[in-house]
Amino acid sequence: MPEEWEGPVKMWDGPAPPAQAPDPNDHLQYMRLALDQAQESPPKPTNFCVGALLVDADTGTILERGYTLECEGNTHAEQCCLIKFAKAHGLPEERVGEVLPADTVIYTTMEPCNKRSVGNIPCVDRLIRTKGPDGRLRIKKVYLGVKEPEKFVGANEGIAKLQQHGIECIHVPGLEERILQVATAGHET
Ligand code: HJL
Ligand code: ZN
Repeated sequence: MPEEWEGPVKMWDGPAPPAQAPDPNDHLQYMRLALDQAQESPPKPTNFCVGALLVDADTGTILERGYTLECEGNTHAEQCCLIKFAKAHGLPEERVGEVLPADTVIYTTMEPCNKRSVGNIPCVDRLIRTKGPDGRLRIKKVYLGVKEPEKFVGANEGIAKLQQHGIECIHVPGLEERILQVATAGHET
């Protein structure tokens, strides 16, 4: 005979179980979160809807999130991450390297841009200048979901230029179809 319940069910009132620790090696997990960001981006026929995350690779902590056109003006996802993280530390974007952890990585659904419309600094150059007071790069790895399609600027030389400057570019496979669907929302077919 099963024991009968006595009185109402008692709810657990002890400490909350620990949240699952982030795993810095689960790149697909971070790319999915970057894709979530891309989905927040307002569709625009003349650019791509991209999402990005800054992550401290030593701890797996997400430092910042961003998406295309999130910040004021004609802003890119990677640029928004840098602007927001710098601002949270009271600094302008160009000084973000002073406050980024030594082993910061960026996840972006699309290869960072190397050419922009007039008056904008490409994200590749923004990443290359994230140097700390010791003169060393703070972002040495870029995880990307897809290369940039040749639609607006011809072949994007983003990966090549990053690598020339000692920034490793790593493709995270698995979400390409969805990333491109989100990136091209609002484009003519
Ligand atoms: C990446 C973004 C974004 C693009 N690429 N990596 N992140 N929008 O947030 C690349 C595309 C440019 C167009 C138009 N898109 O955005 O090539 O007007 O958006 O400077 O070439 O350039 P502008
Ligand atoms: Zn860009």
